[in-house]
Formats: sequence, C-alpha cells, structure tokens
Amino acid sequence: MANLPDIAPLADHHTSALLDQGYCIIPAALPAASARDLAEDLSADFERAAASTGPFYGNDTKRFGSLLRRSPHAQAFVQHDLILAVVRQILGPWCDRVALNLTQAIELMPGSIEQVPHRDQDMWPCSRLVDPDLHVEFLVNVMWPFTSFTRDNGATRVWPGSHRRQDETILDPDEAIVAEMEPGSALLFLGSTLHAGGANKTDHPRRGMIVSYALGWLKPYELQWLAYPPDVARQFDPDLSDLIGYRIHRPNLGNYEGHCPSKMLRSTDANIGAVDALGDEQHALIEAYRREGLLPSVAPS
Ligand SMILES: O=C(O)CCC(=O)C(=O)O
Ligand SMILES: [Fe+2]
Repeated sequence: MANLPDIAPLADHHTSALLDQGYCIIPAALPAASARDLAEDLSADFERAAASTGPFYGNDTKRFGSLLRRSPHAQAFVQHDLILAVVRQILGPWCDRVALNLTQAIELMPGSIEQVPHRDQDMWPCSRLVDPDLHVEFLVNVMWPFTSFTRDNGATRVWPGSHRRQDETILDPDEAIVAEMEPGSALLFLGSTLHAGGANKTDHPRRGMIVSYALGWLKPYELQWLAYPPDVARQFDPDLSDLIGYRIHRPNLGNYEGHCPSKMLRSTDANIGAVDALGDEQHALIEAYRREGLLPSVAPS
C-alpha cells in the first residue's frame, strides 16, 4: 500500500476553520482530472435531465442523485479520506457513526436566478430544538465544482459565522463570501451555515455536485437504500456500503430482521434470531439494572 501522508494535522486545521467560520475551502483536494472524468460521465445525464420545479430547487436548475450508481468516479469524492476525517471530527461526538446524506449533481442553467438563502439542516425540525450552547451539528456539506465557480456563473454564497446566528433567518447579502473555486477544490460548510447558489449571469451552465454527510441516526435527504438497493450496494466495498447506511447505528437502530444490514448484504444465513447491537453505555445501564435492580441516575453527580 502506498505511503499516505498523515492527514490528522490537516484534518484538524480544516475542522477548526469549519467550526470557526462555518465553512472552508480545500484547494486541489483531488486532481482536476478526477472532477473532469466524473463530469464527463455525468454529462449525458445533465443533458437529459429535466429542469427542476419549485421555489427552493429553482425552475432553472437541473438536479439528479444516485451519483455512485451513475459513475465509478464518484467514489473517490464520497470517500475522500481528509474530508471524511473532518466530517467525523464534527459529527462524531453526536452519533455512533456518520452516514452519507446525499449526492446530487446540480446545474445552474444560464440565466438562473439566485437561490433563496437557507441552512440545510433546517430540513430536520429537531435541529431547532437542540440547546444552541451545545453546538450540535447535524450535517456537513461538500460542494465540488465541475466547471469553474465564479461570481458571474453563480458560485455558492456562504455567510461566514452564520452558524452562530441561528436566530437570524436572513443576513445582509453583502456579508456573504462568493466561493470561487476550480474543479478539484472542495467547499465544505456546516448544516447550520447560511448559504445559497448564486445567479448564473453567463451563457454557460454552472455544473457541480453536492456530497453531504449527516448524523447516522437521521433520516437521509436522499433515501440511500433506494438509490443503492442491496444488489447494487453488494458491489460496493464494505466501507462504502457502511457509509451509505447498510450498517447498524447502535443501539439497534436501522436493523434488518434484528441484524446489522451489512450481514444481509454479505451472507445468506437464515433463521438466526435477533442480535443486539448496543453501545458501552447501554451495556453498562443494563448490567447495573440487573445487578442492583435500579437504573443509575443519569444526572451528573
Ligand atoms: O448550487 C449551490 O451552489 C448550492 C445549492 C444548495 O445549497 C442546495 O441545493 O441546497
Ligand atoms: Fe443548500
């Protein structure tokens, strides 16, 4: 196996920028040629895709998902080591594992108007119920450009620091940065960061892809089990099928017939009863109950 550089210091660096500013850009995260290869594989799908409908997607954009099924080049983006390390640092404290939330190719058609500013994690109403002092993040979004992203063609607008201003639905447009970048670079932003696609004032489509990751206990934006049904997921390497959701989230969440769904992908064993998949905390609570007959107080002592 090739000698990989130690990504931990870089992951720390990008994680602190992301938590501080609500976004960061990783220049040349992958070779531009990788973005070109993927864009090339998706170009016929872009041509074929009908325009979206609705005030959020915009009537002048094209979108489609299931990108891991459409091109073998998508995997390197979805399983980017450095980005996954950053995502795990941010979301890891709040879940047993992170999961792929969405892959979506996006074209802003020439003349498209700017998108309404929004925070992606508002799709989960529970994100508003969490104590803001806890700073729980539900989602990390990664925007990968296929064409150059410029101010003129609608590069994503991001409001730095907006993740700490949850009570302000809309912020001054002049406070937004324009995430201009080249194919191969990646824009990361938090689910709580205010952002929007810009207006495409050029004669050429602005194409790119969103890959997002969420806490593994949330319902994903794109239903990964339908995007990649078992016969498709079985062809993926186990880390990838785990990431798309064929892996139990302890305790026992997202099981299939009482088992981790990864088992269903890889074996035909029948008639084995349900098996717990618990974390240390549940084991300790249950053992204490069996021993003492009382559950220990969960309040700090
Ligand atoms: O196209 C963009 O730059 C951003 C798209 C976006 O934020 C979304 O669709 O949720
Ligand atoms: Fe968004």
